[in-house]
Amino acid sequence: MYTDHRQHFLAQLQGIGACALIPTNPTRTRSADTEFRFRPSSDFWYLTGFAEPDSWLLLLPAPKGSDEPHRSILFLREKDKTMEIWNGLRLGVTDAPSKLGVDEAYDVEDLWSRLPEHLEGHKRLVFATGLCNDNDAALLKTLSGLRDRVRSGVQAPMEILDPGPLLHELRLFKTPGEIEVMRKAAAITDEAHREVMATTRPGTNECELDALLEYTFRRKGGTGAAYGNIVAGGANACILHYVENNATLQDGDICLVDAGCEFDFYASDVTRSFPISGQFTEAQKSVYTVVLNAQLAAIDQCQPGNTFLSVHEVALGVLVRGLIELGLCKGTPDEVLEDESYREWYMHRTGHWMGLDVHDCGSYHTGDKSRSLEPGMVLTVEPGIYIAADAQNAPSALRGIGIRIEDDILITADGHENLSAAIPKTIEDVEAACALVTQG
Ligand SMILES: [Mn+2]
Repeated sequence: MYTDHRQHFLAQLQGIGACALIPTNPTRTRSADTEFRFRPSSDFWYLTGFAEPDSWLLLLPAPKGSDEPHRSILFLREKDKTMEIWNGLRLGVTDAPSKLGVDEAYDVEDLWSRLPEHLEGHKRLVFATGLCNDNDAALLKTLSGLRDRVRSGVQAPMEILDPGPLLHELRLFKTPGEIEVMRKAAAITDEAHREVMATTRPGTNECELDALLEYTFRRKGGTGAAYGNIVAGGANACILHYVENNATLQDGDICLVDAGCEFDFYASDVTRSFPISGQFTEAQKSVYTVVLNAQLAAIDQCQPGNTFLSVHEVALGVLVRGLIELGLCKGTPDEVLEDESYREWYMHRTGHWMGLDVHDCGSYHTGDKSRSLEPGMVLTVEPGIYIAADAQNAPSALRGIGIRIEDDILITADGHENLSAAIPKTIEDVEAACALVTQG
């Protein structure tokens, strides 16, 4: 799969006379001399499937019209007995070509000394600037060194191109191999959400569910959580990016869980909102039903040819009618859409691209118009209603209710596939999942 990704990207690079230099992520300090668990950069992983730090990929397409093959060169950490005893095994330079399918591999220590000879002869270079000052400075020094030699006949890259229009457009369209990986992520997310619903009781702490999610993601083979889990009981659900996850869950409240497994560094992103007691109250049901209907209508809108924006508009139309019926907005649907009074209860967009990154790359517009959906794209659909505990203008029975429902939708040739469809979502299915006794 990663070799295919490289070949597609190399063909594009050849078309515009560019080579590409793609670093993985730097390691990040957590505190003093301890680091966060390493995660490769999404661009680098997409093109290599290689997860060691201190690695760089250099892609050199053959000149247009030539019969020469393209070249992929990996710079990585050389094997080192002492370092491997302390910090873990390394693939090493010798085994990298056969293991990863690259044409050549070199010690990363030699990157900057070897780079000039490889960049020579290419008009342009694809490189993401602004992510790491040290990398930017080293690259600019290399380029200016090469440009100094232009008078002696050397062709040096004169333009640095952002990976956005090329690589990130490729990443937007998921290949069958990527979709298989994303299905695995969604399947583990299904298990994790069911575990959480079955485990929750009044008195459970949000942190227990946070830990249960992480435990399920990891023990089922995932690389972890695709983003920080949100476990929000009661009015905490009205904080969109709630991160504390440490309150005690109260009888009679709803718990909102926004959590997705990451598998082979591919994301899932799912939200469910369920009753802590196991049974929704009538007031909760009335809000839940509006959100669910908005979500189902928006998912129906996920068809090739419909725009990304239209998915949001369909959800918003259903939400606004519901908000009026619930007594949260006043006026006709058109008036509420016009005066945007719905924003007090629904203040975010209905979705985003998803892939290696939970908020994945790829443009949302074609010119100044919202982009049409095409097969292979994956987006989330996640409407919600959030009624703060102190919302004086809300019926008192509805205060402190926050509900979001989110699924991961793959656009197919004839419609869509909901990758997270198995996760309980109707009122009946959610209550049944909450009533189950955990098996542990
Ligand atoms: Mn999302």
